[in-house]
Amino acid sequence: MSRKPSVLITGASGEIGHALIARLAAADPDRPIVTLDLNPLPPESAALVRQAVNGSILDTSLLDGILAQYEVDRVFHLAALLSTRSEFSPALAHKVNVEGTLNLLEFAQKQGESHGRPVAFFYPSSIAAFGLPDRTVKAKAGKVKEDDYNVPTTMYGANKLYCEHLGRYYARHYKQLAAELVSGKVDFRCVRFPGLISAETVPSGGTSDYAPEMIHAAASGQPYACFVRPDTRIPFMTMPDAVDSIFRLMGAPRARLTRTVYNIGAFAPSAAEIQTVVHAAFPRTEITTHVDEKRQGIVDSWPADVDDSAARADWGHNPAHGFASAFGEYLIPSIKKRYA
Ligand code: AKB
Repeated sequence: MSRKPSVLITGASGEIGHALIARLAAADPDRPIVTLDLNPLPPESAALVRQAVNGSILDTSLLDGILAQYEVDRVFHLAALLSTRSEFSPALAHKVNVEGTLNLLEFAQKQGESHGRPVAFFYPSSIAAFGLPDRTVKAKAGKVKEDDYNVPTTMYGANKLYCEHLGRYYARHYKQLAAELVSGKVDFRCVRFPGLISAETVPSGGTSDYAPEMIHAAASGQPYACFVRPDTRIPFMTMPDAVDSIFRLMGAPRARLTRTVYNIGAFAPSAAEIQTVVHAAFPRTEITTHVDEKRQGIVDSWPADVDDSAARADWGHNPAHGFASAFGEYLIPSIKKRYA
């Protein structure tokens, strides 16, 4: 049992979890980290956590056990089925992405109530929460604001958009008709991530995966067939900048936050532009295009770029990497070392 303020990370063995655990442990080595994931943590992450619980976010007995054992004051709820994977199993995606999030919000609410102060809750939403009707509208829309085009076309996007609303409910309106004021409302904070690219890990089950897949394939000497058209454009961000944005948002004074959900962006290259830099770094690699019309349709419904002025103004979102430095200073040198 630990009565020290502790952190709970769900979906911790995924890409963001991997980077977040390292950063949290470095920033505050005394704060216990508890993780919950169906898959075991990689050894380098496992070495940094107090307890790695193996199991599902749908299993409320596991959450009750964590509630009894720890005083969790921060939740990073990363567990989700991504967009491509969700289209193959929509009902399962809804269960994991929506019921799972509800379980975690209930957990945070109970935890906050028992300690008399709100639990800080980070929720990663996605550009998939947007749904632009077609490519012509996408081309004209420019940098899309948070409240525009909230008509997602995927199960994952619908789940993310709905869970943004659930989070706002737990933060502002929870049991609004209860006779007594309910203490410990959840301090829910959310960003809509663009596609993320890490030098350390390769994603699986997403539709923005073509960019990280292309660079990791090239570095490991594998040919790569890109599944979207060369002119396809969506926003991307490096994993270190994504984790930095989580830290900035979670560290911001509540009073500075004018929104529950924030767009964040960094750079927005076309698939052809990504292919050009990857090819320049790994000239012997064969990169071709084999468009998967169905996955293309999903990416075409996502914005070409996002307006993240609210995140910049409210909590100082300021990614270190633009397109050139993301590839030139972070991705290519680190990935070359990794596959050397
Ligand atoms: C996906 O492609 O599903 C994710 C996302 C953009 O949220 N990477």
